[in-house]
Amino acid sequence: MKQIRTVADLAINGAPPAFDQPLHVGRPNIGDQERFLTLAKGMLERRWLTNNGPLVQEFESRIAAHLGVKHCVAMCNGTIALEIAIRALGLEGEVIVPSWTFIATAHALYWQGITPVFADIDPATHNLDPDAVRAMITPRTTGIIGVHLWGRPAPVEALQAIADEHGLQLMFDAAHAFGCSKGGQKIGSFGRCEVLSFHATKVFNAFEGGAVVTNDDDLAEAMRLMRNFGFAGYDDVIHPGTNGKMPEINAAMGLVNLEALPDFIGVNRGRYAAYWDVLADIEGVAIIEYYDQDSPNYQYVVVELSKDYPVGRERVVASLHAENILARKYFWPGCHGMRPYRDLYPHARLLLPNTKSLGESIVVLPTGNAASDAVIATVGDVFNMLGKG
Ligand code: T4K
Repeated sequence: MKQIRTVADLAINGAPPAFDQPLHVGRPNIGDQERFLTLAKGMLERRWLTNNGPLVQEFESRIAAHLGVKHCVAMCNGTIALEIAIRALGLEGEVIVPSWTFIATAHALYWQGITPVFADIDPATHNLDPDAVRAMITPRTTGIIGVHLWGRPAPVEALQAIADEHGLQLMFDAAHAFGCSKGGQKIGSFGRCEVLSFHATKVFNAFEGGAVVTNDDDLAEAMRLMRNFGFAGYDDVIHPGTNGKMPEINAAMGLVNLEALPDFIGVNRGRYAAYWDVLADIEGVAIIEYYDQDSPNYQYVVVELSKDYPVGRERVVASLHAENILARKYFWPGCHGMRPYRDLYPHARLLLPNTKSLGESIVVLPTGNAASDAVIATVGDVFNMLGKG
C-alpha cells in the first residue's frame, strides 16, 4: 500500500492505485461459519429445503421478537416482499414514493400496473418531505410508501397524519433500517406494514431474502397465502399468489447472522467514527449524522459535498475508484431519472429540486471489515488533496 502525499500521487494522475484489490460498498457480513455449516447439515439430513421449513419458521419468530412485532412473513427477497405487501394492501392507481431510493421501491409498484408518483425529499434528512407528499395527492392516490433511507427513520407521524386525513394506506420500505428505531420504537411496526431486505449487501443478510413485518393479523395471513401461490392446503388455492418463499438455507444464514448482528453494527460504528475523524474538518464535506436514540445500524457511510468543496462529485468518485476504492453514487439520478420513469415523467425534475441537488452531491463509502484503517486514511487523503483545488 502506497501512502498518498500529493495530488500528483493520486492514481487518477497515473500513479499506481493505493490498493491491489477492489474495495466494495456492500461487502457481505458473515457470522459464525461453523454454526452455519451445522444448520446447513441439519437441513440436508432432514431433506426439507424450502416451503415453510423449520429454519424459516424459527427465523420468522426470532425476527418478530427482535423487532417487537406480531408477524414476520419471510420472503425470497425484499423486492418480492414489497410487491406482496403492495398487493395485500390493495394498492392501485397512484402511490406516492420518494424518487430518492433504490429502484426496487418504484419497480415494485410499476411491475403491478400501479403508477409510482415521486415526491421530493427534505434535504436535511434525505427522507420524504410531508409537504411534498401532500402536493402529489390526486383522486387516484391510494397509498404512500415511506422509505427509511440509510436507516434514518422517515417522518412516520406526519405521513400517518396525511394518510389518515386522505384515507390512504401507509407502508414503509425499511430495507436499510433493520434494527433501527424511532423515538424508542423499533422500525417494523409503523404504518400498516414494513418491508425488510436481507440482501447480501445489507448489514444483516440471509444471502438474499426479505420479509414483511406487521401487527395486522389479517394482512399477515393474506401475505402468507400470497407468497405460496395462495395454497390453503393440498389441492386448495383460495387466493391469487406467487412464489415468494424463503429457502431454508437463507434462513440458516439469517439465524447465524442475527446472532452476530451486534458485532456487525459495532464494526460499522467504529468505521463511521474513523471516517468522521479523517473527513469532518474538510471544508465542504459532511458525513450524514446518525442519532443514538434511533439505534442506527451504520450500514451506509454517506458523504455530502457542498458548493464549498472545489471539486465535483464525479471527480471525487473517479479518484476513489482509481485507488480501487469503489465508492458509489447511491441513488443517483433518482428513480425519476432512470429510463422507465424518465420517459413517464419527462418534467419530474422540476418538481424534485432537492432530489436533483442531493443526487449530484452524494458519495457512499465502503464500511464493515473491508474498510481497514488504511482504506479510511486513503479516503481522507483523497478528499483532502482534491479539496485543495
Ligand atoms: N428498497 C431499498 C431501499 C433497497 O435499498 C433495496 C435493495 C430494496 C428495496 C430491494 O431489496 P432486495 O430485493 O435487493 O432484497 C445493491 C443490492 O443488490 C440491493 O439489495 C440494495 N437495495 C442496493 C442498495 O444495493 P447494487 O445494484 O448496488 O448491487 P451490486 O451488485 O452493485 O453490489 C453492490 C456491491 O456489493 C458491489 O460493489 C459488490 C459488493 N458485493 C455484492 C454482493 C452481492 C460483494 O462484495 N459481495 C456480494 O455477494 O444493489
